Amino acid sequence: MTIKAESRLIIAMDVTDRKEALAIAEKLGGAVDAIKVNYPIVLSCGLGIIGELKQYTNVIADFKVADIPNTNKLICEETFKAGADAIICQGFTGKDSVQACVDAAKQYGKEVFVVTEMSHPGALDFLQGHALELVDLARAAGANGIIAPATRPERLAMIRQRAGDMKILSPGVGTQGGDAASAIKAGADFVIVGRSIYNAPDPYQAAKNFIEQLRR
Ligand code: O7E
Repeated sequence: MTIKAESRLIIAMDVTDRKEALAIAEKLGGAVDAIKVNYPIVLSCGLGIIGELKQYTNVIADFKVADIPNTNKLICEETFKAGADAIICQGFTGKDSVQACVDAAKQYGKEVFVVTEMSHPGALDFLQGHALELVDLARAAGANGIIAPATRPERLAMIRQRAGDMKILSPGVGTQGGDAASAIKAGADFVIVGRSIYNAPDPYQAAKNFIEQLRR
């Protein structure tokens, strides 16, 4: 199953309390296109949290998989068996490692997204200089999409041009300073928002506000 762009909003569920995560998912699941889980929630709640969140919406496993092809394949298989609809991997490990994720995803009917340039300042140290090569690598490996920064809309637009019809998921909106509407205008298909939603006094209202901005 592929994750469709409807609200264009993906919530980064980086809370570590299972009850809090499920309460947010129950309230927001119907309004967002997916929930992204990362290590904080899986390390605190276990891999089973994927299945629990999945009852509310699609789940993307942001494990930034970065190993040799065989290990990547094993990680992907366990993640898909747990119910994830998509997995995120790193591209700097090389084409064969990304290919292993793509092959596993095809077997399970799931999706793979490859990190290109990240949203934080440290991405300028190494990643930015190779971001377009990582886009090409993701495309050549047959990935469904890539990750590109909402914090640098001009870079996002450049990456969009190179990405062809691959989907772009864009983190860095809100707390990191990126703007949701600008990211979509620059070419993102989805924005990823974490703290600005789950730390808001009313996460439901905060999500609605982002969805409203994304509609314009
Ligand atoms: O800053 P927040 O709270 O809105 O959270 C952003 C989320 O996106 C968080 O889970 C972080 O790990 C992730 N992220 C980035 O912030 N920047 C990136 O460049 C990449 C990611 C990410 O999600 O990578 C895979 C999609």
